[in-house]
Amino acid sequence: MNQELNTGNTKIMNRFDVTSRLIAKLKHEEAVIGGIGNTNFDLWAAGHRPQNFYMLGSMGLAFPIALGVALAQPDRRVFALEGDGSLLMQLGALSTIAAMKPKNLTMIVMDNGIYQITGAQPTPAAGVADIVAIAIGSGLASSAWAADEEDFERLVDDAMAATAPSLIAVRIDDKPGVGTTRRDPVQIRERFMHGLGVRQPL
Ligand SMILES: Cc1ncc(C[n+]2csc(CCOP(=O)(O)OP(=O)(O)O)c2C)c(N)n1
Repeated sequence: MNQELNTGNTKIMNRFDVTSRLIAKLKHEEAVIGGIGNTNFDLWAAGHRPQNFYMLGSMGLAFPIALGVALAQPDRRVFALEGDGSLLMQLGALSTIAAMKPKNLTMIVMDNGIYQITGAQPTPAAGVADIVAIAIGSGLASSAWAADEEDFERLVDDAMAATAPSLIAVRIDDKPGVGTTRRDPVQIRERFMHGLGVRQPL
């Protein structure tokens, strides 16, 4: 078995802490796409930025949206955050991204093994599905489990200089998101497009 796969030695981290560590590393107006629910709640709480986009309502769309941003703005680094349950609902995104090869896209999967926000039902990642194995099998060779917080930061540093799409999987606890994003889709979209320099403020 590939040594990057989850052998059970990965530390269980916390989504808000890990998201805060990512945000602290951003210095060049990198785009960050949060997925439905907890990933975008913790992105909001970790530090709202005009280059943050908060997906509302549909599971599994953080990576497809981030792919579009990465292709449209190849000189900007793009990070996307998604829960394991949401990613498993939209797995085709991984092989599409592998085929499109955006140099500037990094996907971060927050794997708690549950659909936390709808009542903590177990996802297949709790038992049979290894997110990194799936990503590597989808063609994303630069995919790894973060062993602990320091390793996560090292993987983010590597991603900043990467020339191929990369995926970082993080085993997290069962805590809900810390904040709550303001649910105003038009404002979220307009603010993000302004943050990316493609729209004037409303
Ligand atoms: C297509 C679709 N199916 C179901 C839902 C209901 N739903 C919203 S969030 C969620 C669970 C998300 O789980 P995960 O991505 O693992 O994130 P977590 O809540 O564990 O942070 C579900 C089932 C939805 N919003 N969209």
